[in-house]
Amino acid sequence: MKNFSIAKSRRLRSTPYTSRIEKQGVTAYTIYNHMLLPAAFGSIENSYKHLKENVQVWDVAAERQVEISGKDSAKLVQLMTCRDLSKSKIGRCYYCPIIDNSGNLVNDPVILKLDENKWWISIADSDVIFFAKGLAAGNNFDVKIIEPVVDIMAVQGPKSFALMEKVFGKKITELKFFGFDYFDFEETKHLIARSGWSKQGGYEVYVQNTVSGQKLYDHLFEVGKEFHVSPGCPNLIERIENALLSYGNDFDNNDNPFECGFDKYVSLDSDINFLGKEKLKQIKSKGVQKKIMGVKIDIKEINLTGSKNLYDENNNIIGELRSATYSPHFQKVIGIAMMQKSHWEVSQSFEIQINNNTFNGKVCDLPFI
Ligand code: THG
Repeated sequence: MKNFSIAKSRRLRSTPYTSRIEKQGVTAYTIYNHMLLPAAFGSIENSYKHLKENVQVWDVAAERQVEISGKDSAKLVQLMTCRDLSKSKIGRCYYCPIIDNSGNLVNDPVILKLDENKWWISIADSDVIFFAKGLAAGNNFDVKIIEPVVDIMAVQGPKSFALMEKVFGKKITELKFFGFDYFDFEETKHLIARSGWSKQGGYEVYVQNTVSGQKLYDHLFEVGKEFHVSPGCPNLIERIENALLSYGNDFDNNDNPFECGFDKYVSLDSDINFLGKEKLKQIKSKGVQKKIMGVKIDIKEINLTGSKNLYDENNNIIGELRSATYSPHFQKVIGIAMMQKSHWEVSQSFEIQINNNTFNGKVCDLPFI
């Protein structure tokens, strides 16, 4: 397949780390929140192996923040998500589906409670800021909504703990999963959370002081040699094996949280007020007709650039493959598919056509591992 380069412009925003990752050998970009997001540094299979054993520094500045502050900020944030935030604590992160008035998904951000009246919504790839501004205007909320200058650098992998301890001291190893606190690097405070879009463990540095953040980026490579630090990015193989879902790929605004397996983040019984609550009650009582499942296909490679239909033996469409990759662990292709109710059971077999050949696959549970 021929590859094309990306035409950069102001609209496809660069990050404070772009010049660095380009020197370090980034080989592919995707666009996320109108910003460059590295997608590969050479072979993704090599990066996958490295990530599972060592530590990588990722430019994930494209995970933009929507900052909501002011007297009605908690009300607005709760209005946007079906997850109950009434007992949320300052210094914690919360994975929260954002829902519209049809009960469909708008985004699946991590929400940080910075203060009683200040929140960051760390968004996936959709324009949550306009959704928030519309809701605030329509409800006459007393809030300020901005996209602050925050450029996340993630430090991921089993050796991230040792590397971060070397830079920030023992205290950083005591952060609990999805907790955050402030840590000094050369007299500049950085908000650091124990989180990240991999299951290999690690941290995310929410860089507000760009110059200090760039110095920190360089410093991590200088002192990280003993941990075999390397540049990296969210890894397709690792994220699919561990079922970290991707908005726009695995689900979008045509899907609801029950269809995506987000049931545990949907709170219908408390008295919180959020958009689409009545709709979600109806959907839940009726039951959904499609659901996200894992699939395994008996082939050694796949290059999915859109979705692909899955068929039964009579050529009826019974699902849609939305992400897929070759998995070195399973030595076959694994993927994330939206399966119709008639065919969503584990072990259900299906057919898929690739380059005019028909292959067989089976439905399985998520996560794969
Ligand atoms: N970090 C930050 N912002 C982000 C992402 C991130 N914004 C966009 C995107 N990623 C949002 N999507 C996810 C999906 C999964 C997780 C985080 C963000 C995640 N899930 C854990 C899991 O599935 O095990 C824990 C969820 C929980 O139970 O609380 O980490 O990566 N800043």
